Amino acid sequence: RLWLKYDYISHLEQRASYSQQLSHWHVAGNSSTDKVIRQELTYAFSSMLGNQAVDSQQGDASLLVANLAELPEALRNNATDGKEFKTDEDYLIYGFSENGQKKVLITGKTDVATLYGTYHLLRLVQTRQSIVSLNIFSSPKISVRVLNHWDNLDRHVERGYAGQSIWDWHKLPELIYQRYHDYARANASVGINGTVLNNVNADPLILTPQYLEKVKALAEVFRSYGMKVYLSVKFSSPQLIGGLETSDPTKPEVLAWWKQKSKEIYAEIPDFGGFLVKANSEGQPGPGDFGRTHAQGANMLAEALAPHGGIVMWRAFVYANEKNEERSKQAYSEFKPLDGKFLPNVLVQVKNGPIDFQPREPISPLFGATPNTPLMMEFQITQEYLGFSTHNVYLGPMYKEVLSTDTYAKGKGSTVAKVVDGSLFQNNISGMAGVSNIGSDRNWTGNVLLQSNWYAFGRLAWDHELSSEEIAQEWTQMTLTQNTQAVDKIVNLLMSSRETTVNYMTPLGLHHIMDEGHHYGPGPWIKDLGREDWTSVYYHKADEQGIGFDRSPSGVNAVAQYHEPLRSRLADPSTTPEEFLLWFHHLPWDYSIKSSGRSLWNELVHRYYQGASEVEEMAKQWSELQPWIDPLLFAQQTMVFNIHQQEAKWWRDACVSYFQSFAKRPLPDGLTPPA
Ligand code: GCW
Repeated sequence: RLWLKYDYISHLEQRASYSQQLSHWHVAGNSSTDKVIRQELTYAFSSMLGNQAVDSQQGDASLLVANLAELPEALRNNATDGKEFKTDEDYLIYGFSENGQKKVLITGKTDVATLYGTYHLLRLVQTRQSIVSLNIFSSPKISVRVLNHWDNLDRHVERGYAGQSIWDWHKLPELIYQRYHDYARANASVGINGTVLNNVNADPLILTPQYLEKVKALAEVFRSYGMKVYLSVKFSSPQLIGGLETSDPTKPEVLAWWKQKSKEIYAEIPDFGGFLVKANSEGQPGPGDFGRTHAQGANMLAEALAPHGGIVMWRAFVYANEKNEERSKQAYSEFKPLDGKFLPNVLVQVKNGPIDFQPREPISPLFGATPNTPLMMEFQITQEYLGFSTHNVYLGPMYKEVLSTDTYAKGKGSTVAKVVDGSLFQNNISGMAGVSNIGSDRNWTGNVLLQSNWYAFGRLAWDHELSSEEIAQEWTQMTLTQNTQAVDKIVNLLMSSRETTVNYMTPLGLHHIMDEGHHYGPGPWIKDLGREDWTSVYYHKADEQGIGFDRSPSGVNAVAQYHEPLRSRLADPSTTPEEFLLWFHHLPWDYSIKSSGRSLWNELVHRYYQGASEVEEMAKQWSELQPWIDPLLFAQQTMVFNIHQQEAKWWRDACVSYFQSFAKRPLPDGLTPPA
């Protein structure tokens, strides 16, 4: 039931007070979205209030859900006074009095807006907040808020750790699981308004009529919840399923094929969102195969989709060993010169960091580098490089760290968030994507605590100004317990979990030292793979002198891709934030760490030990929560913590021993070397 489990309000007076306000509600319209709202209110109130709430006549209702057009003029004027509804998704929750009775109105331009408002009101009740005299107006800061499923058509999920894909292609279109509705409810409740159903390493079959009718069936479920469906497409589809001899974007027959395909899709799915494309990356086909640029490729698809209102999300995750350029620099080198060359319905989708979803990366230098091209953020929710689903890592703080980083593109205050929401360069579209951690496991995400990452992604995509702490708090209260002491403990545990993970995996800016291919567990010794950019030794460069990747001007000069003053700051180890030290510099083992006065070697060891002991502490904190947590959930999560503790030590011991073979120094502070 995720965070929509609607705990019974056991406090008598509190329940009575909510009941008084909510026990007569009315949903004005009769659209499929209105039906969803009715169902949600019935379910939520019967669960939280104990069957005391009823759908009543508009005049009697103390809670009214209606779009603006459905409101009596006087009420509409009073409620909306001074508010500008900029998008179809903006909602207003407005408390007022009528004939001495206190009332609440939820409204917006569309029924979907009122659905969002409904979930907001329910969240207030779920977190036991006051609903008296409300005047909440909310507008999403980002327009395209989507999950990216790396789900293959055979139901294997690439980098998925929560079971098989939830899409049962074999039984679609006939069989519609309740799970599809629950998925859409969960997404709508946090404002996620789209989903890319299939893997970016796309199977061309997704565009065949056989699959499109299945896609249509899902789109029909999701529509009522305000969610659009998008598809990942393979650039060579015209050849692979269209019988053409080329997929060259400059050839008229290729454009004609995509136009026809788009027409076919929109005839069945009129609100289809558009295409996501991974091109000329990790072996995927792309315009480069025909000597064309990413802009030419993206624009061809954009032209095909434009008449129907669709968009193209074109990924900037491109790198190739053959290019002879350091990997972190390649996306910028390729896309910066294309700035301004994309059609208006193209978003370039950029991973948060320049390499690949590491526990910590500096921001991608592309953010802020393309004033004339809207960039979409791509976060990873699934924990490819973060211990899969047996490490308890709350990613809210990581998302926030990235979003609040200053690019200095237009001087101080030019944060990544402002690039992504389009406000810095006045873009007309904006987007944020999260690579989903959802699968068919009973608990959706392979580990209950990791549901918080799906939740946090959605909340931040709607409003990146929320703090990761308040998001953790809401989620905990709605999902795990109402006990305030327990909530505080869990929130503390969640909030420190990401830093802890960085400490026992990749402290001080280390990166990509996971084991080969699957990326599970430590593998700093990985080398000789035939391509350097996938080996660990390439990234940490440990030797007898020291450790770290010199990306400063004395090395590959990746810092040149950032704006001043970031560039100069990162060029010098003494002004580089410690968390990125070894990302940008190769430093001697005796280099003195400013914050602690320790030598680099001692600091590195210290952090590995600190991380592992913090996981022990987390597990201990968890064990004290037993009285307040559902017994089955508690037991399951305890087992996860056991694995987590063992694996944090595994990471610590493997990395410390391995790096010690270069540093040739004893462990500091009386620590004993791992067995
Ligand atoms: O992180 C890497 C993953 C690949 C993934 C690729 C990408 C979908 O290891 O599994 O492919 O990134 O983002 O395209």
